[in-house]
Amino acid sequence: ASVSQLSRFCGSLVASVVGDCVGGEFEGAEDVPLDRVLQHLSGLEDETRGDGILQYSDDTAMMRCVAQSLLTRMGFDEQDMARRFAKEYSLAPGRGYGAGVVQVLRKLASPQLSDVFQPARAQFGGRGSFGNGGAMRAAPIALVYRNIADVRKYAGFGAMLTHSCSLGYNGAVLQALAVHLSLQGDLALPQNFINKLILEMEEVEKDETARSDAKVLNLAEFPYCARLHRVKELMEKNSVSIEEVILELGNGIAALESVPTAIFCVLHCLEPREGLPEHYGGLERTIAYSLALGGDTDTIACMAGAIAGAHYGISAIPQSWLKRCEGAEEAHHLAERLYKLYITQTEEV
Ligand code: F2R
Ligand code: MG
Ligand code: MG
Repeated sequence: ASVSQLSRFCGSLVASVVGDCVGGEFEGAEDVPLDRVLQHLSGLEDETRGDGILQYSDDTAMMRCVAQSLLTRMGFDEQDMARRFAKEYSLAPGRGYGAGVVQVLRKLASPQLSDVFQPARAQFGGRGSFGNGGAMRAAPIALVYRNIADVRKYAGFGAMLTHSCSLGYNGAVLQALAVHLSLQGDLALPQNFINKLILEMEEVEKDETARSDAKVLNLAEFPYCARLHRVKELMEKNSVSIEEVILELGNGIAALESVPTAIFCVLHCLEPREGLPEHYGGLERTIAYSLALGGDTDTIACMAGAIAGAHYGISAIPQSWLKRCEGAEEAHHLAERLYKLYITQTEEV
């Protein structure tokens, strides 16, 4: 059945929150057996269990700020977004933020600060962060801008408020592009989807700064394109082990080690997979598989959830999961409001 655009919008934001909430259980774990993942997920369906609500982490806390800022300002406004990040952190600092980014969030709270991109530039001895914190919150950008060039531009700017290394902000660009294409229905042709992402990222990584950052960090030229080519190779194989995915794509806190991985999770789970329950739909498979990789599970599941949710729509997320995730209902409302903004805009918001 065809999925409505509104359902895709809601599916994207809500599944990203669900990925964050259910993924928190395994964040940082090296070896996560699939049966533990399935036990965790089936526990969500058992209403008699008193485990309560699964809380969201920094991923959702910052994604909400991005969505609320875009809605209030009817587009990207760096001052407003920066203020919201700082306020959110000051009200709830215990959401599991990255060790470095908290310094940026404290500096952003200063009323004397005129250049809101400056604190991010001072991170890591002036090299800037390459963490996945810009990417984990990038989905709402794709839910506001229709034009792919705008998605690229504002996903980059939104991430630069905390991540000034090109590996950090380009990870956010890739994530927003993946959500954008998924909203357009491009996952119906997986090979086209990955080829389009490679073409877009070739443009993005041509940039002088991106080239020099890759060199300084001892990475291959065009590092995101290189990873996306590996995603393509893995897609072509009949059987892929978890170990192979981790080795080829990574499962870590760096954007380069997690954004292409999240994209692979979505592509791999378009079809039923051995070890995953037959009654699972594609979205449930994607979340379960993301958790089974271990490492930065909340963030990989959050990013994979945002891409998969935009493909399958809101009805693909089990009600029993939604009920157990803090912030899922609010994400639904935010997505409905973003959809209204998206359809009322003419050219650029
Ligand atoms: N922080 C976590 N998880 C750790 C455990 C949390 C635990 N559950 C708890 O509650 O205590 N998760 C969250 O952080 C990730 C997003 O991080 P972000 O926003 O990118 O932060 P940061 O600090 O900028 O970067 C993360 C780390 O990456 C390394 N790093 C980044 N750039 C670097 C550079 N240029 N040189 C060297 N290292 C660099 C550092 O270790 C940073 O601390 C998400 O997983 C989110 O869920
Ligand atoms: Mg987190
Ligand atoms: Mg994480």
